[in-house]
Amino acid sequence: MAGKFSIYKYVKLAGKGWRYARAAYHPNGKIKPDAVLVKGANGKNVEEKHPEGSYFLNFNNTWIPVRISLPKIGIAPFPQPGPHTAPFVLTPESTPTNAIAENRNQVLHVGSNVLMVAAKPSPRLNDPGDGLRGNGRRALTYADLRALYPGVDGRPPEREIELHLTGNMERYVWGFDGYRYSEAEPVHLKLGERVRIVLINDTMMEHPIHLHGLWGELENGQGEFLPFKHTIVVKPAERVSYLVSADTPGRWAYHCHPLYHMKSGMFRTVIVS
Ligand SMILES: [Cu+2]
Repeated sequence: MAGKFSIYKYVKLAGKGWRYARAAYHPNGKIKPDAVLVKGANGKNVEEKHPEGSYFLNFNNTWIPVRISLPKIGIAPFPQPGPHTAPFVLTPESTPTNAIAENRNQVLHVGSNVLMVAAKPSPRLNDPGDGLRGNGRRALTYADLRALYPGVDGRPPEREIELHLTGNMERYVWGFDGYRYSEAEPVHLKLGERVRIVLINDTMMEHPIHLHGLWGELENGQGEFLPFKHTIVVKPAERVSYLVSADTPGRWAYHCHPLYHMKSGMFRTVIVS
């Protein structure tokens, strides 16, 4: 039941015009930014050099634009923290405003897309999760993660975006806030803003939620040394929050990682503009 799921680059092929061509990978698994795979004379895939073209994720025959390389427009992306990271300089566009909580506080109704709502969701970052509790071994947890260097964007969040992870196992539908991808509007972030994303898991399963293109600084109590992550696992009835600097413009995929959850609706587009 898993969906078909590949990265393509939209490029101009000799004699064929603009076509989606499969992205080429380094042996280390990273995408080669200037190459695509095309069918050679012997029917086998060969690499062709193509510096121009946008990248797309093909998900069940739907083309979803993704950014593989850093864009050359907009503000400079925040670097990952490191020993040589220059401090982040505030520009008029990115001056912090007073934090405005923008919880949508919407009421989730139990129904065909939402089987249950967590009564008292709470962070359980020091809980190793099902099968790893109290078995005599020490398991690393999210509470143990600590960045080596302080984050470069020390601004407090200007607003909060709260999303519930919802589902109905009997119908096998999954989504955010009770809506499947096909029924949902994209999440909009303003370029340069700093937001807090709050995820509340209203299901009985763990969901590893992946925000493409932007770092998430997991709020795990490590002060200035919050760990930087792309994918954050949320346990059943857990409430997890992370800070995001919207520094890379574009349309980004935001989804649960198991393909069967993503395919059945736990997917959103995040637009940074
Ligand atoms: Cu999931």
